[in-house]
Amino acid sequence: MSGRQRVFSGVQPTGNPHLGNYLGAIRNWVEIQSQFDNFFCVVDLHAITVSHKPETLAKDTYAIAAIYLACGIDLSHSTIFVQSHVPAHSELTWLLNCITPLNWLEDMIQFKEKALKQGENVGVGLLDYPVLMASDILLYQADKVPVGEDQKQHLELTRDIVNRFNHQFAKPNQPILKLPEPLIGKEGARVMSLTDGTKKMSKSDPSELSRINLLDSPDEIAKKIKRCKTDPIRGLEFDNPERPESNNLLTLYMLLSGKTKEEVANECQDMGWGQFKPLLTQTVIEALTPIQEKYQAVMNDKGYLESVLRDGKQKAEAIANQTLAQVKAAMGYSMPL
Ligand code: AQP
Repeated sequence: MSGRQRVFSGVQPTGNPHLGNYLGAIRNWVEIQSQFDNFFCVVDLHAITVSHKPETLAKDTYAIAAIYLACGIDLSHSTIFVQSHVPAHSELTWLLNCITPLNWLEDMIQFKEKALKQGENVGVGLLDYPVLMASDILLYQADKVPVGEDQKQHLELTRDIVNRFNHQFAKPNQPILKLPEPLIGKEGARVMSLTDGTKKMSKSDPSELSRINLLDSPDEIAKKIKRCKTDPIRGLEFDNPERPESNNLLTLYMLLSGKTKEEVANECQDMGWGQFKPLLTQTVIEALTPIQEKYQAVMNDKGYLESVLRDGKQKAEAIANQTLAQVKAAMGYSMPL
């Protein structure tokens, strides 16, 4: 694996992973993993930046790790681990906090949107989320970060932090932290809500009908697609800004059926919604059934899942601690005797 560029990415254990997480992130990881040395993290420290349930955090964390395996993450190319098992993530966050200007964080769109929902109770952790995310990526000196479109701004901030840190603490032409690049897929980078084609599909949307979860039963999938928002126009089309639902549902059909955009456009151009919806339902069920079967098998073998995460922690920690030591030395810290 050495000599390959490194990839880092993660999903929060904040609820049921949905088609947006799959098509915007996890499926792309699976597709590219053989070309890279990959670290896929369950980012459970991020999960507490919004209110969370302590009684389900550990279970949800295991479930996301099992989803990674069920979707096809291959341990011969990739390391799967849990963020809170590697304390260097928290420690580097503190160090980088101290060089990050407050107004950079206040400008983040995700912070503004989520802070609005939290009202007066907005926590410091929510504001600091992007510095924790920068630390996740930088500890592994990642070259590429495959994410959905919504994370692009956080990646730009990570790059700003790298430049600032290297400028302040590294010798000229000997950077300590590596500048990572986002890898954002062309299609699926922004899967939209089933109840509003102008809003991103999101775990935190209060309506279950707005998203298809990877673990939804065939009946739930059928019900959600039956009730999803459409428009009164016959014939479906891509890329018409007046018809966001048509574009979103056709894109889901394209990505999950494996057909090309042209094939789907031709096939569906004269279809009514009544004909298209059962076709999409069938396609989603067929795509998710093998993932769900594999997920159940992994969850039924707790010992195996624990061993994956134990090995992952060991591999991740070795690299993370090395970067942390370099950062601390550059900032002038003494090492313990
Ligand atoms: N709708 C989406 N379309 C494409 N990609 C998406 N991602 C999330 N939603 C979509 C990508 O999934 C990865 C993991 O996301 P996360 O678990 O960190 O959660 P998130 O970005 O906060 O999105 P959620 O899951 O929908 O949560 P909320 O409700 O908090 O907005 C990331 O790569 C993300 O880009």
